[in-house]
Amino acid sequence: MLKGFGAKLKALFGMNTFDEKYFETLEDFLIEGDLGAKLAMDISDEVRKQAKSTKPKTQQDLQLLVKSLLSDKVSTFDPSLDDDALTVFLILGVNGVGKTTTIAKLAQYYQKQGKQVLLAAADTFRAAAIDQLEVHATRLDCRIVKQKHGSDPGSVVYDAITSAQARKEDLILVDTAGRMHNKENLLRELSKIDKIVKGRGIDAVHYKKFLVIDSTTGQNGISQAELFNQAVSLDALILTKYDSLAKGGALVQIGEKLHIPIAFVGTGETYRDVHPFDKDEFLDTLVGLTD
Ligand SMILES: Nc1nc2c(ncn2[C@@H]2O[C@H](COP(=O)(O)OP(=O)(O)O)[C@@H](O)[C@H]2O)c(=O)[nH]1
Ligand SMILES: [Mg+2]
Repeated sequence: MLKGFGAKLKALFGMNTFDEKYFETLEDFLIEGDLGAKLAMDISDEVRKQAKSTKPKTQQDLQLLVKSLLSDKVSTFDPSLDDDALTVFLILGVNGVGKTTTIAKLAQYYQKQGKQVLLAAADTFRAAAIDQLEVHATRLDCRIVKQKHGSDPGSVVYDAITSAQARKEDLILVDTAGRMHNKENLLRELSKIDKIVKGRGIDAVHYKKFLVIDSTTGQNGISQAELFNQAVSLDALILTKYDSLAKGGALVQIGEKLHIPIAFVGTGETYRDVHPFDKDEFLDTLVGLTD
C-alpha cells in the first residue's frame, strides 16, 4: 500500500538513529513497498553510505536522499501529439487492467486539446468489448471504427487508419484483446498490426505502443511488462488504479529493469481521472514527502 509505505518511511526517518536495525528496517519497508529485494538492498546500502558522509539532520533530508536515489530509475514519456500528422496509440495489457477505460479517458484528454480522436475496436475477441468501447464513443461523441465480433484485429486497424487519414483526424486509440498475453500470440498479432500501420505510411514517431499496468498488482506488473516488452518493444507505460491501494514501487523496478518511461496515471473511473505522469509528485508520495 503506497500511502502506508510512505507513512512507514516517515516514521522510520523519525527515528533518526543510524544503527544496523535502522537500515534493516528501511530495507524491509522498501521490499514491502514493492521495490524488490535487490533494489531495496541497493538503496538501503547507498543510504547507509551516504548517511555516514553527509549526515542527514532531519527526517526530510533522508526522504530527499531516498528520493534522489530512486529518481534516476524512473523516467517520463512526453504524451504530446504532433499538430499535423496522424498518430496511432496501441493500447496493450492483460484483461482487466483498464485498457478500455483508459482509452476513453485518453480520448477525452486529447479532445480537450482540440484533437480529432478515433477509437479502433481491435479487441474483437469478445463481443462485449466492442460494445463497451461503443458506449464510450457515444458518450464522448467520438468516432469509432469496428467490425463484427471475431474479425481480424489487423483489419480493424487498417480500416481505422484509412478512414482517419481520409478525414485528417489526429489520433487513433486502438483497443486490443487482453488474451494476447503469451509471447507467441502477442508476436503474431502485433507483427500483423505493425505491418499494417507501417504499410499505411505511419512512421515510428507517430506509432506508440503503451502497456497498461494495474498498479494494485505489484510484482505481477513487472512480469507483464517483461513479457510484453520481449514480444514488442514498448514505448511507455500507463499505470491505472493508482487511486486504490497502489503499489507504486513496482514502477521503480520496471523503470530500472526495462527502462520504459511512464506516460499516464489513472486515478479513478471517470473520464477526468487520467493524468500525465508527474515524476516528482510520484516520488514524493512514494517516500512520504506528501500526505
Ligand atoms: N479505481 C479505478 N478503476 C479503474 C481504473 N481504470 C480502470 N478501472 C476499472 O477497472 C475495470 C476494468 O477496466 P477495463 O477498462 O474494462 O479493462 P480492460 O479489460 O483492460 O479493458 C473496470 O471496472 C474499470 O472501471 C482506475 O484508474 N481506477
Ligand atoms: Mg477492454
